[in-house]
Amino acid sequence: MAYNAGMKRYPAFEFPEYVDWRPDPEVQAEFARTAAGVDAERAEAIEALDEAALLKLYEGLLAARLHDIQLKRWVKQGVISKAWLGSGEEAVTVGGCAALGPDDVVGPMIRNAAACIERGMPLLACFAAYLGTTDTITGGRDMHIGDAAKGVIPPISHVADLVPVMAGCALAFRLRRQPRVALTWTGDGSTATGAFHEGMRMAASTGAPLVCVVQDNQVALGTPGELHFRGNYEDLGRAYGVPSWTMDGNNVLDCYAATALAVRRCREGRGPVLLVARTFRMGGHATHDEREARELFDASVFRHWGQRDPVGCYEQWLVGRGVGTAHLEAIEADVTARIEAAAREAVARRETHQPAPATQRDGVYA
Ligand SMILES: Cc1ncc(C[n+]2csc(CCOP(=O)(O)OP(=O)(O)O)c2C)c(N)n1
Ligand SMILES: [Mg+2]
Repeated sequence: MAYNAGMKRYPAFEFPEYVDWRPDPEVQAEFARTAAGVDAERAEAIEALDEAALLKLYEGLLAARLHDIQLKRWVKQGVISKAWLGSGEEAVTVGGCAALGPDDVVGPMIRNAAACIERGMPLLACFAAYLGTTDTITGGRDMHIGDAAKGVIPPISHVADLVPVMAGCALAFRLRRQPRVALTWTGDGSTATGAFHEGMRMAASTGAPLVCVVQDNQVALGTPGELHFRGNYEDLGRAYGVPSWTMDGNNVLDCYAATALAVRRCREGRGPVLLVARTFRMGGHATHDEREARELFDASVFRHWGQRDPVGCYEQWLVGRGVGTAHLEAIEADVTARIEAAAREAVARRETHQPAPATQRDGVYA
């Protein structure tokens, strides 16, 4: 296979497996098989993507990764104390968003911050979330962000609480006979909550057009998946009477295709779909516990998933298809410049856009 050096890596901020990332022929072959479509329907969905759409996915993956690298840079510089990263899990978010239309809505959890970028929220707002300036929907009060005008419903920190909220959005679409879909992500650990169950059950029984993605990164805070759930996430759908499909959470094309089919099913009025994305959390719960997180799994597990870097694998796949490296480099240069400019601007606005103390109780109703 022709080797292309791929995106610039950042040794000071990347997971060790990503620093000297090189494609592994077997892993790339497996990636290509999945990218060809694990079944006829997914194959058709992927084949329908033109080069612009394929490159848009690449741009999305890069933006997600570089957004996280910027946050890590800030942590190391002492600008912020910690950050929650989606690194290594980008394909779930980017592939999912690519399957949506402009009138659909998403409810991203913190691991899906890239959804805000995908939906067209300004990068400044994404970074402002961490700096607490008035550039966010809460005017700097909370780091959970969204923008209803872009179809992004902000989460609260209670995990899975978005599932019933998004089920409610979906039900509203159904009652209004609008061909719109609500999509949300929930972690593997978060499926343990009552909120997940209530939301899924309501969506299923009302036939609401909800796509709920269980983002199984195999860990919840410091608890490995096998210690908190004995079943299979795919089986959950059966309990609610909704289809549940697995997707390769490190393959952006499979995530796109599976989500696109789920979205189509919803638009046809056939009720919710549960998607299960198999992926892996390469870092800590947040940046503060990365070292402890490394002790939860054997080094071979990190090597296995590190080799399946969603950005690196997809990049090599594109090159294998004949996409010119100069083209990819130009996209990378553009995304890097936009991320860095937004981060610089966000930092500068800490001086000028602090929430006024007098507004402290605005929006507090009880
Ligand atoms: C209802 C609720 N309980 C507990 C917490 C504390 N908490 C934050 S993240 C987390 C683990 C989430 O694990 P998972 O759903 O697998 O998501 P991941 O962090 O792996 O993406 C917990 C228990 C919370 N935020 N909300
Ligand atoms: Mg998890």
